[in-house]
Amino acid sequence: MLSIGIVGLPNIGKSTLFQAITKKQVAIANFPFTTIDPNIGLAPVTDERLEKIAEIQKSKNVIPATVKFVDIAGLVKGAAQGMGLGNQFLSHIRETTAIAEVVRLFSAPNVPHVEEKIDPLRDLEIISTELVLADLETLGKVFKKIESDVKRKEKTAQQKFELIQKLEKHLQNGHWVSTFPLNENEKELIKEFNFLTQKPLLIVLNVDDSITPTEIEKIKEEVIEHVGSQVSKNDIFAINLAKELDLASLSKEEAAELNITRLPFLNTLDDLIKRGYEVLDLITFFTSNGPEETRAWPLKRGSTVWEAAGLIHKDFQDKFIKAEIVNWRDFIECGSWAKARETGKLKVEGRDYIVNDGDIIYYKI
Ligand SMILES: Nc1nc2c(ncn2[C@@H]2O[C@H](COP(=O)(O)OP(=O)(O)O)[C@@H](O)[C@H]2O)c(=O)[nH]1
Ligand SMILES: [Mg+2]
Repeated sequence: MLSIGIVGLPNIGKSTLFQAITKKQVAIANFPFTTIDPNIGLAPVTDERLEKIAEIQKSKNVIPATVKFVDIAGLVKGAAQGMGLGNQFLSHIRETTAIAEVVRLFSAPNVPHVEEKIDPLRDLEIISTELVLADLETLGKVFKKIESDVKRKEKTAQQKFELIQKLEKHLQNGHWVSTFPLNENEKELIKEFNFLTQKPLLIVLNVDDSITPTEIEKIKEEVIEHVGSQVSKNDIFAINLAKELDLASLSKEEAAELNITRLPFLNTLDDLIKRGYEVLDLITFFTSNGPEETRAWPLKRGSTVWEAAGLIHKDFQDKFIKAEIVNWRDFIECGSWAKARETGKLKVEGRDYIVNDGDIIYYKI
């Protein structure tokens, strides 16, 4: 399953983010978002379309789509050489699809910083260096094998060999694989290496409430300048994670009573989750059986309706006859499945139909 790894130095709020994101209550849902494992959790994706469909269907249970987050232990300087169990933690990052890096901006005298002073750019640099070194090590291990493939004149070996030599230079200059221009064919050639620095990167600035909008803008610009072309402003989030954990644990009423409110110019956990969903290239389809349940499902973009059926139940694939599909907007307009059918808004599709974001699917089995 696609996932986002939470990465960063120790004591910067990674586990706080993980807890906040997996505890997050979605007002409409009746579904436990507890963690699957101490380090793996599902974050619910807020979706107004789901609410609207469920309202028309008068569904008792409303289940949002989720994104998998993994809380990875803190990396320290020297991780790529095995410091602080670094190799093990780096291998956990390798298993994830994208990286959410938390960077500490909050000051708390009682929470020691491994590098003593708050300095977001230095922290980004430390983590970046470890990821780059880990990728260089990956390359170091494959060179011999590829050289012998070249000698045996194996197909694509020469091309691969030249490409990874260029990538090695690029990494040695401290750059991420994600900033190296690659065509589709080249991407395919290096896929097997699963480079850490090729994963999409999101950055969470863990701020406290003393921060101002101007300061946030300034830091975002510095971060982009520092990190380079693989991140844009959309990928950087300023969040007070300690407060978000409080908010996630309280009902709206309790939070109001205790006067715990989010500064209006900060990002929300929803912003982060939504962007995470995008970088994983997920779209949403819906199912609904009326009063029982309406549910949103995350699906890899480009999947067929038959592949989508596999998320629900193996039977839906084995006994697939056809799928009835109404776009969510048409469904809201029509107000019922019957009306959608009458007005020609309902399509009947076979197993090879490519699912669109926002499709409501009814499987005939
Ligand atoms: N003041 C403040 N403390 C925080 C914030 N985020 C985390 N902490 C505290 O920092 C300590 C380390 O947080 P944790 O999430 O366990 O860090 P991790 O090592 O990166 O997983 C804990 O005591 C948290 O309560 C924050 O936004 N503000
Ligand atoms: Mg932790």
